[in-house]
Amino acid sequence: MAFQQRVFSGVQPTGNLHLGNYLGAITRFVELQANYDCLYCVVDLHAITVWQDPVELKRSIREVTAAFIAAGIDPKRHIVFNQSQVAEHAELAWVFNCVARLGWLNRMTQFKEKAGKDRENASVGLYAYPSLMAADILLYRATHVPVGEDQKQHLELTRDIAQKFNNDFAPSIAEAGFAEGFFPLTEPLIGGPAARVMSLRDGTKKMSKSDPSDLSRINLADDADTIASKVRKAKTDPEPLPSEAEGLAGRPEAENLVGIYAALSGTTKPAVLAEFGGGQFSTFKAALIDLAVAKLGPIGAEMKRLVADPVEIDAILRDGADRARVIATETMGHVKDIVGFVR
Ligand code: AQP
Repeated sequence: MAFQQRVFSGVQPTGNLHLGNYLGAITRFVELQANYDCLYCVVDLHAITVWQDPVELKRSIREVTAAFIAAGIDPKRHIVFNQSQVAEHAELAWVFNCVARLGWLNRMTQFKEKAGKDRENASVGLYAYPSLMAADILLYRATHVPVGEDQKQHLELTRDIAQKFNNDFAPSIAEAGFAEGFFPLTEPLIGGPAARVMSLRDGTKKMSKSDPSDLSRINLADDADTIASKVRKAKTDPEPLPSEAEGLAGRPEAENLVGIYAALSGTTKPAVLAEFGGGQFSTFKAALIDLAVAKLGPIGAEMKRLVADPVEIDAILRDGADRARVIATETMGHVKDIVGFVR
């Protein structure tokens, strides 16, 4: 029997939800709803791998949920929940900590970047983050995961863990009746013109929540004036825009703005250059401001409305967690039998 087609993805509630999260992940989440059963998770267990202010964390969990709903995710047809309400995520992550090899985790570039020079002082959770991410996905035996390009390496590790689990426990998996292995080898869904949105201040750096400069990113909660001012101040170069996509080579800031425009308008970089190529950045930026405000303005306003009523958001999260738990408990039951735990 083939694996049931299912999508899982998550966003960390670590504040400053930005255009990169929106274009690289959330818009893809919305599109996939038409053809898959989807689970979209606010990954709060991941957030605390770096210390979070408890009051701010609660606010941020509700804000990410609000962004999902405001962007068009339907929490009735699909499952929207926060990770800490489904204890099986942590339970499966422990099993995966015992499957994953130290050498695999040592290669993870995100840990190296986030831990920085003071590696001895990073949390054990930050190091083990990719095992928890594999557990998030495989707890639902998800076949597809839409993510930004920065998560590619973690998705490869998820496949390695699934493969090793399937091999290590092959006899008991077969005995339990899973002829194709217990966990699927999940496919990452990465792509489009904004799979990697870059900082507005430096086209070689990823747009990121933790960048100390607020001018580096457009936050989903920014109002129209703030969006306009950030786009106007975005770094560019002195040349006019090229007419062909090849002309963007070596011009990271131009490439980034063109990619953002293409993603927001649902076209491609060549189509954007066909319209704006040869022109000055000032003309292009004015059009980008209008487009960004038209697309993001209503989402920001709806987010504010939803965040103002935590009762509605909390009910959505509880309902989602209840539905996610049904799948999670079933998977963990099988995992316990396969591994050899008595229950
Ligand atoms: N710049 C980006 N371009 C495209 N996609 C991006 N994503 C993040 N940044 C970009 C995608 O958004 C989803 C949720 O990300 P996350 O919040 O779980 O974690 P992150 O990748 O660590 O986000 P940040 O903004 O980069 O946070 P910090 O600054 O804490 O590292 C993921 O699918 C991610 O790929």
